[in-house]
Amino acid sequence: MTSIDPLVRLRAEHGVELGEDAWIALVPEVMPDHATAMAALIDELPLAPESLVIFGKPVETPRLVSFHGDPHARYSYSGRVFDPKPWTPFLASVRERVREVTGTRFDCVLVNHYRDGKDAMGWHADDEPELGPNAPRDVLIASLSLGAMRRFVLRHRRRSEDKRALELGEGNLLVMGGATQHRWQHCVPRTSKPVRPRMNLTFRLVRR
Ligand SMILES: O=C(O)CCC(=O)C(=O)O
Repeated sequence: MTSIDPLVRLRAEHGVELGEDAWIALVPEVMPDHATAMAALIDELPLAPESLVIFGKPVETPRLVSFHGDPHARYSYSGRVFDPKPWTPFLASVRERVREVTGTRFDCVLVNHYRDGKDAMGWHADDEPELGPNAPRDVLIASLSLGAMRRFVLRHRRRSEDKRALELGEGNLLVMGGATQHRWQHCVPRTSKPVRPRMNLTFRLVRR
C-alpha cells in the first residue's frame, strides 16, 4: 500500500483553498495538553522583547520572542539577522510532534509569547528569500498555537478588503502553503477584551 503524503492528507481534510496556488489548513487538537506545554516553554526559553528596525527606527516588539533552530538556519527580518539559539529539550519534542503531523522536519522556529491583549503582531508575510528555493511563491509554514485563542487575520495583498479571520490557540496548528506568503499578509491584532496569555510557534524551513 502506498502511504499518502501527510501534507496532501492535511490539505484534503482541513484545507481551505485561497486561489492563486495559496492554501491553508487548520488542524485542531494537535497538542491537547497545550497549557502544560506553554508553561514548560515559558520555563525553558529565554523569551524577551526583540529590538527590530521599522522605517529606520529601532522598535521593541509588543510580545516576547525567542528564535531557535539548527546552526545553519540564520534568518533575517525587519532589518536584523537572527542566529538561532539551540533546540531545548521540550522545544525539540514539540518539533517532533509537528513532524508527526506534517511529515516535515522543520529546521527553525520563531516563538512569540503574547502576555495579554496589548501584545500583538502587525501585518507582514513570511516571504524572506531564505525560506526555500522557490520563496516566496512556495513556502511552507507550520504555526502551532498554545494557550488562549487569539484572532489571526489574513488579507490579500492586492484586494485588501478580501480577509479571512481564524481563531488560533488551544493547541491547534495552522499550516500555510504554496503561494500564501506571496499573495497574502497576516497579523494578530491587539484586543481590548481580557485575554489569557498565548504562545505561537512558527516552524520554518531555512534551506542550506
Ligand atoms: O501568533 C501568530 O499566530 C502569528 C505569528 C506570526 O505571524 C509569525 O511568527 O510570523
